[in-house]
Amino acid sequence: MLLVLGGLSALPAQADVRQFDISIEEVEIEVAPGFKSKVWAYNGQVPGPLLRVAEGDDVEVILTNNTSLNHTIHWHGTFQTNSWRSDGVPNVTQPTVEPGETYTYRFKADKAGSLWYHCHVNVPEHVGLRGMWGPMIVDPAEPLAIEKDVTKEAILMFTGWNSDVADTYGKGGSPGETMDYFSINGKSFPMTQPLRVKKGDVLRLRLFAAGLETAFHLHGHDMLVTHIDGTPIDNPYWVDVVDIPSGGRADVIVRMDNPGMWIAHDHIEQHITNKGVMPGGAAMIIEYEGIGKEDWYVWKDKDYAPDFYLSDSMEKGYGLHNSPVFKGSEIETRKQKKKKKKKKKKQQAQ
Ligand SMILES: [Cu+2]
Repeated sequence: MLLVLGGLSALPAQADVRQFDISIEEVEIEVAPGFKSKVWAYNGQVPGPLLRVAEGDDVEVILTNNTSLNHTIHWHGTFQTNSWRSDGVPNVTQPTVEPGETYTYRFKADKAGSLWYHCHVNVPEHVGLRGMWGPMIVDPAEPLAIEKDVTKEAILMFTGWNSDVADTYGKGGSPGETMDYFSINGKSFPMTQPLRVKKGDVLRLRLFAAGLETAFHLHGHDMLVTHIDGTPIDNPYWVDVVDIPSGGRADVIVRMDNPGMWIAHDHIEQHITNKGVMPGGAAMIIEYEGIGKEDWYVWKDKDYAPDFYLSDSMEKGYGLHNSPVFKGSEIETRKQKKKKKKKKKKQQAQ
């Protein structure tokens, strides 16, 4: 038996119920070499854990706030049909979730595609600078033919940082603020990772302009834009740069038919710098299998983290997938920092 929702999609009458626990933790992450930021991290990681459900599933999320300030979760893209109180907007759909409190969100996954979630309290700081964002992928009941051809999935979330306020919770996110670090999945080049593919792969990149507008450019290939903000578009089109407004998403599909080493980066120039120095920021390299690494290759000896673009997590199917690669670390106190500095000086003197 099929249930027709909004006349658009045929959903099974028996929806699965998916229950998840998410906490918010105060930790710090290393964004770029020598630059750490204090964050409020969903399940202690930035990006927050991958949520993967099927269109029509009933989702229940119990949020626990283990931080010193108030937060919520907004489920960006879901329609919240008959569940507006789960939209996550403080003082509009719910009271804010205070330190030590919990709040339960219940909604139907009524929109398919590349969605995301983020805090809706003081968004310019909490989302813009403190890592309060993560991916939610809702598989459509009826995928496009081209979606069925995909052999490899990758999720890239773009945001910026402000080193002036990184150390002080409650500061930053004011209009006119200057960001000086830019990242993919919470890391700036060269701390990003290669995305490894093989010839013949059909690669789906889910691009999220989580914290700022992005002009994503991939060298050596054209990209077929298939979905905007989770919705399949009527006329998919080819690009080599895809513009995504702040908050928006684009899904592109790339036929991996040109073996080599190819950089992919935000084409907004400031976004490929670390505190004004190039190269840095939102850049990564697509590495084809079988291409030898020359001595001069920037990532010749790279410590490889295979799940950095969530390709492995996307293979795991439905559920909430924590990723150790994104885990933050305990915040260093001033005293610890001083001690570390002293030790380093001593070592240098020897
Ligand atoms: Cu928040």
